Amino acid sequence: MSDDNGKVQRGDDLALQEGKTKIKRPPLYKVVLINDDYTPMEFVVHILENFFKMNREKATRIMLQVHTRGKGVCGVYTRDIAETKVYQVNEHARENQHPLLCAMEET
Ligand code: TYC
Repeated sequence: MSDDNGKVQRGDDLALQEGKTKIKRPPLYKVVLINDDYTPMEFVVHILENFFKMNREKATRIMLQVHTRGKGVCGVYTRDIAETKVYQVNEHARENQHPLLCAMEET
């Protein structure tokens, strides 16, 4: 017999340490936009609407927060999703010749 925690003896020669069956939440990462002097405000709003699925009102609010405070959070995601968002946003900015910078931070 065994529970989830302890040593289990099976016969004379086998001792298994069974770990607790404990599920940890995956770590989360903030995806942030950094302010710069050149990217047009309209382009940043477009990014927030299209890559982060914000409505116009919220996208404008976050864009202005980045503009006035230097940085703003676009969303919180697992590592893979955050990395993909950062890559796609920076690629799209470069394709349009804007210096906009998107980055990820540990929560
Ligand atoms: N500061 C830019 C301007 O005045 C607008 C801007 C907002 C740029 C947010 C980047 O992440 C950004 N045109």
